[in-house]
Amino acid sequence: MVHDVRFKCCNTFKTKKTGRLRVSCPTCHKETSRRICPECSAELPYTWGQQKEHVISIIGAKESGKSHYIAVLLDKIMKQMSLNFKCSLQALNDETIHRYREDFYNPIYKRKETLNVTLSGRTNDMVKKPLLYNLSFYGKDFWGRKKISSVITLAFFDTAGEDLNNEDTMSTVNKYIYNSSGIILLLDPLQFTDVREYLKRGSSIPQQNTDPYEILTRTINIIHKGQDIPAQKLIDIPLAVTLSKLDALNNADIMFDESSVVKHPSPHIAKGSLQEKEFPLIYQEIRTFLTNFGGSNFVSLAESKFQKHSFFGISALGKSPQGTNKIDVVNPHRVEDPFLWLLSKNKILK
Ligand SMILES: Nc1nc2c(ncn2[C@@H]2O[C@H](COP(=O)(O)OP(=O)(O)O)[C@@H](O)[C@H]2O)c(=O)[nH]1
Ligand SMILES: [Mg+2]
Repeated sequence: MVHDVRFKCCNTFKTKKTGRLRVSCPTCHKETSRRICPECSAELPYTWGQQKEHVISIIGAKESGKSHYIAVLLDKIMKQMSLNFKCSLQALNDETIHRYREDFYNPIYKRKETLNVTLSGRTNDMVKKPLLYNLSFYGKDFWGRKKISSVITLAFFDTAGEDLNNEDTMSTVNKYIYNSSGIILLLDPLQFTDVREYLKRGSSIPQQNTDPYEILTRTINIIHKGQDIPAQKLIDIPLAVTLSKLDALNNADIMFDESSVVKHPSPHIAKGSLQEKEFPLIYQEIRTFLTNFGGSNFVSLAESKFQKHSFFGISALGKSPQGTNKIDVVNPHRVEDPFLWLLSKNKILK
């Protein structure tokens, strides 16, 4: 007999916290500590409900770089941020350990290959499940003894681009978006018509995918419906609009020249603390890029609908993959910026 405690996770876990670790099974009345998500039937981690859960949604059109970004960001947090920010990222279940290793880490870092296209959540249930981690910060107490100062649960959802092409699919497959603590919306610069026009001479440009403006519009609509907030109210989920694949613009100095802040390495991890002064500089550079190269409608939508938003520029791989799917060397650039900004907006980092 399985003793389930059904705590919703996909669309109501933020509000339904009981704080109880054990309850009676409604069928046989034995004590149980298992918690199951009634939406996707995934077993919830043992920490669920005991500490703050933060869902980070990574969204963007098909091929905007979401899966590569998740792979590289998690590696960056585990190997570099953890040392300098005195924290650790620990997977909360075997499914997360296995999925990260097989679907994200091994292809990129061991086999040096690009990742396969993420399958739609309508055909692959795994896509609907998040990668779950505990992020623990440690420090010293008054007497100089080591102590854990705070622990949060982080849930990273990857999405298939096509699941964002239609509001109905989005509101069934991607319900977590309106319960997010932060949204990272990736924009591939090579999708902007004006950038394509400019680069056309001499370079191969990927096919055009869904307009980011449409994805942002649908995201806004499902948040308004899901949270049941009126159209005139601003959305309070912080939005990090992030230009991905910045390396693809390296040969076009008209976009970002060598003096641009976004071209320099991110300073936060190296200094072991948030460098707040950086954010407005990067904001301005990316905003100018977007407005100059055909993204003004996108910028005004983000600015008018979200209480907190910012702009970032990153490259997960640091270099275009060779030929079809081979990666020379993984050299991530500024991938931590949007994540650290979201942590600061959620008051996890100061
Ligand atoms: N130049 C460059 N290409 C990238 C980068 N990240 C991803 N790509 C390419 O973009 C394609 C789509 O990336 P993927 O992460 O699968 O996109 P998703 O559909 O949004 O998950 C990949 O096949 C890579 O070739 C990057 O940082 N730089
Ligand atoms: Mg993907």
